[in-house]
Amino acid sequence: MFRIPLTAWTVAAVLVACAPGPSTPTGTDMAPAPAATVTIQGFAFAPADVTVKVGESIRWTNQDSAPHTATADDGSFGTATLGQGRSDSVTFTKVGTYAYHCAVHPTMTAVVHVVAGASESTPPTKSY
Ligand SMILES: [Cu+2]
Repeated sequence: MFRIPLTAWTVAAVLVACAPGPSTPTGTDMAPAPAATVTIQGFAFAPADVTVKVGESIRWTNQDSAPHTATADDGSFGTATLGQGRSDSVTFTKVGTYAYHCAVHPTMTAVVHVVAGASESTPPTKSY
């Protein structure tokens, strides 16, 4: 007896909860928005030097007709091989500096800096 109205309310609540996000991305998927994006174009990473906080992700998007990857020099991360217009994201969980390159074109190099976030156990110096 209660099943139909409850289901209807649940569906309505989910729709309301999903519909008007404060920062609705224009992307095609529901993945969390990356903290930074790197465009691969002209056989180069742009920007070639990017900084994110621990727990944040970077999305690489290839604009070239040639396939590219973003592959850590130490193998700690790597995107899929990206065809034109394709993108892939990596989430960084450890502080550090990560040099990376394109596995298809090893002369393409860039670097990711991962720094402690505000919510980490090492807060920034307080000044008050
Ligand atoms: Cu490449």
